[in-house]
Amino acid sequence: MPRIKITTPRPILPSPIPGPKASKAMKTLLILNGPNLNLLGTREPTVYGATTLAELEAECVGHGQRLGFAVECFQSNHEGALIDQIQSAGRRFQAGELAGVVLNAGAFTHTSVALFDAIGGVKPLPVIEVHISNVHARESFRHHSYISPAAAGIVVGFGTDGYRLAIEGLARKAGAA
Ligand code: CA2
Repeated sequence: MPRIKITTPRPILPSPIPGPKASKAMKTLLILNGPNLNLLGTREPTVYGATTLAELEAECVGHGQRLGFAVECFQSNHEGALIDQIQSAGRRFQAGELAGVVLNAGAFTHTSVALFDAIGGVKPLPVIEVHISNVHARESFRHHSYISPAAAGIVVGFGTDGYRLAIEGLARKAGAA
């Protein structure tokens, strides 16, 4: 008795013709959030808004995709974990895989020489410093940033929209927007 193999028919699609953009591998943008930003949307909505970190990260992924980038997100309450991510981003930038970093270092912004050194150590990888609140309109200890002198750009006081502005800035720097 002959055995009949039933297969699901597959549509025959024309093979894609790579254009100038399609021929390039999609690069990645890394969104780094520091201490306490895991609490976004759960407390202090008057200062930091009502968007949760998960919602913000999903927005960043969607916005990056619209501009032709893969987006990876990482949050940590630990300074060393953020430094490890920046060092790894530097290697990935050198390898041509990563286009830039959006960094909200939270309160480490105002304290961390180690983060300043880490960003300096991965130049010319563009790191955009983001703050949800306008740090200059707040307590004086928030007016100084160790990140700013090493950053390729700074977005301050636009709420969580600042992350999208930073992604757009990175896309422009990478020549993609
Ligand atoms: O405005 C920003 O994005 C800050 O980086 C946020 C940091 C603050 O230390 C910086 O001065 C400015 C604090 C992040 C804490 O996030 C929370 C979110 C919700 C509830 C509590 C804290």
